[in-house]
Amino acid sequence: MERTLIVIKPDAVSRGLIGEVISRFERRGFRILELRMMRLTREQAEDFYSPHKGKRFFGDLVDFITSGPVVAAVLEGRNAVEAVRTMIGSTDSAVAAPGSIRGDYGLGLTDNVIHASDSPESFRREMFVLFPSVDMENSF
Ligand code: FUP
Repeated sequence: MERTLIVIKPDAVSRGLIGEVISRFERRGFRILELRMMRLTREQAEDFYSPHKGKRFFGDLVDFITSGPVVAAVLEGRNAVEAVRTMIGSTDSAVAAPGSIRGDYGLGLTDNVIHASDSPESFRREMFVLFPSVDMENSF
């Protein structure tokens, strides 16, 4: 069993898509280990997106992810990182395949509905930023 982290972004939260998105993961068979609505501070957002620091879209990305509440969740299931990345679809929602979450619910690039960890290392780093009080070895 593997774990991954998703973030339902402010565009999707404000459009009332929390349930739609979470239910897809439940129906697929993932177990929800953590689930929390939160508003990221600027510092948290800059840490979360630190791999993109220096890129031209970094400022817009931080502005966007701090613009409203998000819903972060930890999912567990077989091959979770890759399976969830496939479910969310390509980064640019406008070209993401229909049937994927981005392809079904959005058209945005920065405002692209959902984030998911792209590797087990990203998952651990992102957990530390969003769920600092969760002890990864001894919880769930
Ligand atoms: P993804 O892994 O699909 O979430 O995409 P990336 O890690 O490449 O990018 C992280 C976030 O930056 C994306 F969710 C959207 C945003 N982004 C832009 O706003 N503009 C770009 O040109 C590329 C990415």
